[in-house]
Amino acid sequence: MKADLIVGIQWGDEGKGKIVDRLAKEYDMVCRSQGGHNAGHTIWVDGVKFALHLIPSGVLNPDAINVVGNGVVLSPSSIIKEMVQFEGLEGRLYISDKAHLNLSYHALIDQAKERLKGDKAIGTTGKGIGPAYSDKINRTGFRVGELLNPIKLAASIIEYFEQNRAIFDIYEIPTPTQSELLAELEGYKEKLAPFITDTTQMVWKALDENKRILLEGAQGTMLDIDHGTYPYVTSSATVSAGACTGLGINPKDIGKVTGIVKAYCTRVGNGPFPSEDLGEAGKRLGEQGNEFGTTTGRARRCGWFDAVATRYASRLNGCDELALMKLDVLDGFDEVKVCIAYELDGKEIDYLPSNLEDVMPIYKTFKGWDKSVGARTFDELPATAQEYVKIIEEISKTKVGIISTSPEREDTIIL
Ligand code: 2SA
Ligand code: MG
Repeated sequence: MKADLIVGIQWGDEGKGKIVDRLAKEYDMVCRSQGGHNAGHTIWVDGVKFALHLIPSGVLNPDAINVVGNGVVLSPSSIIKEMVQFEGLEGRLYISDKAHLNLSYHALIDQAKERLKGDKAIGTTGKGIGPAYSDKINRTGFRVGELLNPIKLAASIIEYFEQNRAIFDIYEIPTPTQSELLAELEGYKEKLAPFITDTTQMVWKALDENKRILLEGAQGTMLDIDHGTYPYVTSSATVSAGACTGLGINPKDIGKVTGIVKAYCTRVGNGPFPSEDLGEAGKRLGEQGNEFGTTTGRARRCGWFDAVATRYASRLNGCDELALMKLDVLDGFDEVKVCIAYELDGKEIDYLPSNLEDVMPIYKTFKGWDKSVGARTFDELPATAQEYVKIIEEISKTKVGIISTSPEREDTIIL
């Protein structure tokens, strides 16, 4: 059996949480393959709030196995905090021994670099994601499996501090002593050792045994290190292909790909955002959509649906269908706009150029609708909202399979 994949196809925060939560009960295994605790979603179950950053959403299904793959950068302190919310995780959560450690110095370097960049800052989450992936690519990182031998790991990290002393000095980042570090690492080992394993073998076995597997993407396609709006991106491969390297599976192991997309656009952090609306409409989208980051609480920038970016992202990821989220947030607008093309150097283009910095949006305006909130069938949607969905399908060149009309689990239209 092939693994199904869920991927955000805008700038993150598309509402993957709601879809994964809905689907989690249908899968035997849910896997994360990239990112770290910069990801975040909140899930409500029977009035109880759960905040997830590193633990896959399958944790809410007592029968599902959850895998944190090798492509993730793992903050031990962050996952330990998250684990406290759940009981009986042993046998339900596994962390790849090949995943890289994201330690406290990574976050301090991330924050210091951002400060120095001033108005050119990326607007990172400050969680050490970039520095942890830099160390991995630089071959100076440490892997989760090394936590099992804290004495050796502490010595290696102290050596790393010494070799990189200049950097720690420039950024005025204090480094722990060997005994402080050892105590910290021993604490991590105590809590995490039962969960650390070779997850590649586990996922292969599950595939071979025809288990139902869900691959859960974090962040969004436009934040992909290669295909996003570089350098205003995150440091991992957020596209569907990232699931292969991030878990050790091959492209043929991937089955259905669902692209999660909001009925409008948002972005947190800096960088180009062609369909951003800096006026009243953007403000209203932010208010109606409650657009604040779950990880950092930052207000998100808001704008109109970008069909050019969606088409690009759909092709990059191989989306079989789209889940169109938060359609209800557009309720009450007299008119809704869709960015159908860009203008670059005075010419109209219908593709995403490598640099989005200088493009201007070309909009088509459509009649809005009063109320879509709570609709559970396509027929319940107002005619103009139905039309909006069809337009999105057409210009994105991808079928819409799911429509979400409120945060409630049941307010979902399956087409
Ligand atoms: P980083 O910290 O190095 O990954 O930041 C680099 C850029 O990536 C953006 N980024 C995100 N954008 C949206 N959502 C993200 N995660 C949280 C979530 C959002 C939150 O999934 O809900 O709670 O704020 C996320 N993670 C990284 C970031 O804004 C930078 O533009
Ligand atoms: Mg989110």
